[in-house]
Amino acid sequence: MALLEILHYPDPRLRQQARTVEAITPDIRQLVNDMFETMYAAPGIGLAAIQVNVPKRVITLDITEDKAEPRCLINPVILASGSERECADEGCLSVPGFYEPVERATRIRFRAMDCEGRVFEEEAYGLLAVCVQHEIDHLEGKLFVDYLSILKRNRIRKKLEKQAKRPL
Ligand code: QAP
Ligand code: CO
Repeated sequence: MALLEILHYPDPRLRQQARTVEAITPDIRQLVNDMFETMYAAPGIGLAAIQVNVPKRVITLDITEDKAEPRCLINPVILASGSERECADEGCLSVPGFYEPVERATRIRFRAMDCEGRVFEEEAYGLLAVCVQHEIDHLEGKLFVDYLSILKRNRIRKKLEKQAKRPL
């Protein structure tokens, strides 16, 4: 197991398109284990491989209070989104210290592969629905700040650029 370095906005590597995982190899298992360790240490509820500079379609998440339900989604796709939309505050391990409201579908149906290579379909509501949509965006090089006004996004970008230049 290893802690991985998380890329911070506006790092251009966060804009890469992630590639489909062809098979669950030992490398992929290792990546998933390291992502769980990194996500729990942060702490965060969701992490996409692209955030640790691995442009593959791999996501880890655990939305439970007691960190009891580690889940990994490989090659996830949204099959359907409900028409109802809701605005909720989002953050991101790649945008540390900033939380802003984002509007998304409240209900989705998705398909993914688990760590054992089993394909499954599931319906998600509430926080899980938000989290899956947020993480799938990462696989397309998209960040939650892209949904904000240019003004808000630029303010966040400038603050994070300044922080990156002045490490503790
Ligand atoms: C994505 O986000 C998400 O700014 C996962 O200083 C967010 O785990 C899905 C975090 C909201 C649904 C709702 C953020 C940790 C963690 C920070 C995260 C920070 C430390 C964010
Ligand atoms: Co994120």
